Amino acid sequence: MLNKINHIGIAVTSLDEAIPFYRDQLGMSFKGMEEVAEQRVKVAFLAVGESKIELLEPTSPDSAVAKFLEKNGPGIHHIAYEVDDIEAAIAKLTQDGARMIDSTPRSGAHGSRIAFIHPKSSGGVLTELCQAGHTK
Ligand code: CMX
Repeated sequence: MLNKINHIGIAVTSLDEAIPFYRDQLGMSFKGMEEVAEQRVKVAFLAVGESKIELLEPTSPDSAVAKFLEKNGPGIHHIAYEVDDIEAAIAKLTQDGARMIDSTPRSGAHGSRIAFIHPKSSGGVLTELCQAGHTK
């Protein structure tokens, strides 16, 4: 069902303050920034080899990432796995008893379609399914 880890999401209070550590100190490759309005976040992608991280800055106090930052401070927020058929993956997980936050896909970065599994049904790790968009 899963192809690979697509990215690891990291909550930050400010992209401008967080990016230099990953880009300049760790030497990761900056892949761009965009706003994902539906999730009320601004995101930046950085890559190392085939792996990516997604830095997440909330754009609104009622954003899921704002709530996470308030409770935990900055840190790892979610792991995203790539799938070919997100509807089929949601259907299988639902049938197997997983608690889906999104029972239908939402819009993610780069035209991707995403759906989250609630951390209470995935061992405390917020888990994202991600089907790549045309521009990825
Ligand atoms: N990782 C692990 N646990 C988390 C979590 C996270 N990122 N965010 C919240 N939780 C935990 C809370 O600590 C809390 O645990 P306790 O009850 O033990 O204290 C529990 O989940 C709260 O669950 P809740 O009351 O159902 O809901 P919240 O209002 O706190 O929202 C969640 C949590 C996961 C449902 C919400 O953040 C959500 O819908 N997330 C999916 C969307 C999202 O995260 N978007 C941002 C990224 C977008 C992108 O990548 O493009």
